[in-house]
Amino acid sequence: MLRVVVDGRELSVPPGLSILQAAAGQGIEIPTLCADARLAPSGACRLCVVDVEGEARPVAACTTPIRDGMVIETHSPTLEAHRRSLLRMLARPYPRDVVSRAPDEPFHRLLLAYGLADEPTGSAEPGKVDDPHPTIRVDLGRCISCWRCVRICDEVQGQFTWRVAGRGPTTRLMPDSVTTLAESSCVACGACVDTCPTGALEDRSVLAVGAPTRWTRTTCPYCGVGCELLVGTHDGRIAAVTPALDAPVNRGHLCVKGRAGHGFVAAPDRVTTPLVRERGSWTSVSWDSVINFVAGRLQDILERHGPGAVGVLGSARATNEDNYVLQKLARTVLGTNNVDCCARVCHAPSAVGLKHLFGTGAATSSFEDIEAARTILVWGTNTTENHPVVGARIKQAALRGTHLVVVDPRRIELAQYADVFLQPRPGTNVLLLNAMAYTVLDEGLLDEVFVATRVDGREEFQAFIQPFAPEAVSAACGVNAESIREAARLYATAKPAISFHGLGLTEHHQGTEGVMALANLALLTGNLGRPGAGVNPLRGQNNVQGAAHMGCEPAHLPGYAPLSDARTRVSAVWGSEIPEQPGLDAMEMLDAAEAGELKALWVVGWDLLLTQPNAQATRQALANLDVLVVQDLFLNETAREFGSVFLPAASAFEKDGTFMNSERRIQRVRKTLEAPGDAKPDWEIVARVAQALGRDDLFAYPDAEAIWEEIRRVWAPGAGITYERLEAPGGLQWPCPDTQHPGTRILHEQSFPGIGPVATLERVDPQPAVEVPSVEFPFVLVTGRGLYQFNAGTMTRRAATGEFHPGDRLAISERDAQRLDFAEAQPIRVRSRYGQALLPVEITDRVPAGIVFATFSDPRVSINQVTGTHRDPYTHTPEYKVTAVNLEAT
Ligand SMILES: Nc1nc2c(c(=O)[nH]1)N[C@H]1C(S)=C(S)[C@@H](COP(=O)(O)OP(=O)(O)OC[C@H]3O[C@@H](n4cnc5c(=O)[nH]c(N)nc54)[C@H](O)[C@@H]3O)O[C@H]1N2
Ligand SMILES: Nc1nc2c(c(=O)[nH]1)N[C@H]1C(S)=C(S)[C@@H](COP(=O)(O)OP(=O)(O)OC[C@H]3O[C@@H](n4cnc5c(=O)[nH]c(N)nc54)[C@H](O)[C@@H]3O)O[C@H]1N2
Ligand SMILES: [Mo]
Repeated sequence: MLRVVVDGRELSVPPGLSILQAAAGQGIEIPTLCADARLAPSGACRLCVVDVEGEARPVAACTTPIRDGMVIETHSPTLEAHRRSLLRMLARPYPRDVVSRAPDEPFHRLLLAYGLADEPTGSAEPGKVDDPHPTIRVDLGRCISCWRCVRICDEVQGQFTWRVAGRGPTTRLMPDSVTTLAESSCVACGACVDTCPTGALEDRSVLAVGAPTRWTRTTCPYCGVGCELLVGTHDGRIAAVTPALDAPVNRGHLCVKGRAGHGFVAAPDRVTTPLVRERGSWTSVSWDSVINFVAGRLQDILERHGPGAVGVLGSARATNEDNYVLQKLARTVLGTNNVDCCARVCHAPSAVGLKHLFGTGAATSSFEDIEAARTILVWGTNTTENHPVVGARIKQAALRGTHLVVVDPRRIELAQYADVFLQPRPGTNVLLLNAMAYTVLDEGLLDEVFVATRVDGREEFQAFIQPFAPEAVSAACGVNAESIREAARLYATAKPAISFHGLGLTEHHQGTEGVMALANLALLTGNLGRPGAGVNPLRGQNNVQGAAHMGCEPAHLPGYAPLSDARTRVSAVWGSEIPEQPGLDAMEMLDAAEAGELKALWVVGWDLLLTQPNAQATRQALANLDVLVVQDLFLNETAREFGSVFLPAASAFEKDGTFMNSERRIQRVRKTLEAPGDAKPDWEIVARVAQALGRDDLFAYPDAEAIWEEIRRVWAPGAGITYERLEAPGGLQWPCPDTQHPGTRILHEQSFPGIGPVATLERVDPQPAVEVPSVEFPFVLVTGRGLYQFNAGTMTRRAATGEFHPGDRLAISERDAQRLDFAEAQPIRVRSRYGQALLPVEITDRVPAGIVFATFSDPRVSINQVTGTHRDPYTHTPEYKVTAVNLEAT
């Protein structure tokens, strides 16, 4: 500790801080306009200057490191007079009126504190307002040139959209478009709004709804990153969402969906009463009657066809508590293990592949390992669009010099920051990963110590890998051999190296084995079990890791415990039998429905019709059901076409509970608003059905916390996690077996659960492609997502985010567009062996010739009419990433 004197007080402060930070830590507030803890100090505003004994002139507190023995004066009359005159200069041209309208803006607070509230004499200048951006309003009349917006755009988001244009007194803020923010490279993350001290940059939602009067901390309902939000409400509506500054995941940052994607909550077509379909049209009914109806129909089908004829699908968007209660109902009340969730179509291959090699089916490390890594390997994940806060952290790391290897058939944004960018043919992951493993062995790059102590099967692997020299697989992968070697060298030698992977690895007919091949690479190079290393699926939805982990899995009980091992233990806690036979997974349930064997399906928060592959088959399956219960926020496409009953659920903003993010982190979801109308938390709806079926004894939960308490009893690695402990920023990462345990950032430091200290390399033979282009279907269609829509788009289409997105487009290379004579925006028919869809063309340099790409969030397009039937053999995850298609002008 350093000993210093501040304003006559002797203090001891930790080393490594600026004067500003050290003072703040002691509760001494030094005024500033340009400082923000998220940014490198700039010393630009001169407001924070302080006197330091021995210095001729005052120094900027934000840029001057505190040193032992310093004697500092922070608020002398001279300093205060200096501050007042600086503020007066800024205030003069500032528009009148706004200070009193928004007294909480930091600049306005300072004007008030220094008695300068009446100083502004300027008037609003409409010419300085830049209005067309969907989520951010810009009023340069309120800009005081602190340039925090410029710095946060560069230093946190890495977008470089804002610029300082001109010199001297004519300097002004300008987006890189030189016109409006709407036309710029802005990705609407809102970081500039968040840091702006005046309101020159403002969230439109605040202007529309009013200044927030109450703030609630919760977790974002969109993706698996798990950003912590502060939700500001005004008159029972969401007015603003800002990032929690002390959240370890997002560290004061958000993406467009987290910040501006909340409009769905108050959408006019939110379903707020239970509905039953009678003779084709929906009728509102009471909860009592709908619950009796659902219970009666289920009872009837159980009696006539047995428990195998009923299936239940949990929601990766709902809480752990919701999903836990749902799978418990399936197993105890309905007597079936036919229960699954969206992980099936997403990262089930990661869970199975990682569990097989490492003993735990989850990410081995944490986002803070991004900053600890020397090399980052990004495999089949378009991180800057789909996990933007993590993407921004990876970009910043790359800008600081961390090595980056990107593997993706498309030239995604991160490719421009990569040391090595491999652009393989879709579906050649295993070949490519094996070629990297070959290189590691061939060039003697393996981690001898790690392999000797932690890895088995080296000899067999060495023999197995011989046919996979980069030179031998190069042509098949479409990547040159030297680049493959280069990628392997970086990953194996510039250590620690961490990998992140996405659906580009898992949504293939060989998805699970692809994950195993990636895990092999970590074992060979010792990039496991230590900071800055590890193998990390970037999980998709906010709670997809949680939904599966809570037991929405046909062959796993809570804790991802195999049914056969855990059945007796869990049924003892529940006091109820659990069926022995593993259930059908989601894909098999739809097959069984098509075959007439599954009669009733209860689907919670999952739009099957829009998102399952081969929509014709989905349609036939759903049409064949006797009863389809849909529990959602909206009449999604599945409900609209095939639902028999609709149960209106409360959204994540309207209930308590927890989510589990990509890093195994359990975080609190806190009720921010009342649910509209009769909508109820999912678990309450499920519990009411259970009661109607006579099992209230098993489902008498007073609140979400009571459910969590039961979860702790059946899931040993989560037993140390309590709601009370989750009050701390960042919650807790499992394993966390007891209430003293701090949680686990990095897995496998010493050993592999259920396996021991040594893991075994898996010899993965590449399987030949199953979906092959032909003369009739010469193009490969890759499907995936984009920044502004989330999956089925059910929520984002009903929020400001939707305004950025014109609808699904077919991205095509310039070469192919020219060859086929397609013009930008021209509607095109995409036809496959399975079906067809119509959508406009977008000509881009992001996809190579021969490949086209489309998102799947637009019901008017419904691209899954085109995707096919192939599945990964281990998990049945569909091959969304490869469909042979033909393109025709319409
Ligand atoms: N904005 C936004 N964010 C989202 C979502 C959203 O819809 N919108 N959805 C959420 C969900 S549920 C999920 S699962 C995640 C998914 O996030 P990602 O995993 O990033 O998903 P995708 O865009 O489907 O696919 C990723 C990349 O895989 C590449 N790819 C295709 N085939 C191959 C291949 O054979 N090899 C390699 N190496 N790459 C290949 C594609 O070109 C694409 O860039 O995102 C989550 N976050
Ligand atoms: N072609 C193609 N298709 C794909 C993919 C692809 O890459 N290509 N990716 C696949 C992947 S990875 C995924 S994860 C799926 C996603 O498919 P979905 O799970 O259908 O997608 P989401 O948009 O996440 O929709 C979830 C639904 O949950 C509802 N919801 C939100 N919160 C709650 C809640 O608290 N309770 C309840 N009851 N409902 C709620 C929403 O209104 C929405 O209808 O799509 C898959 N489909
Ligand atoms: Mo997903």
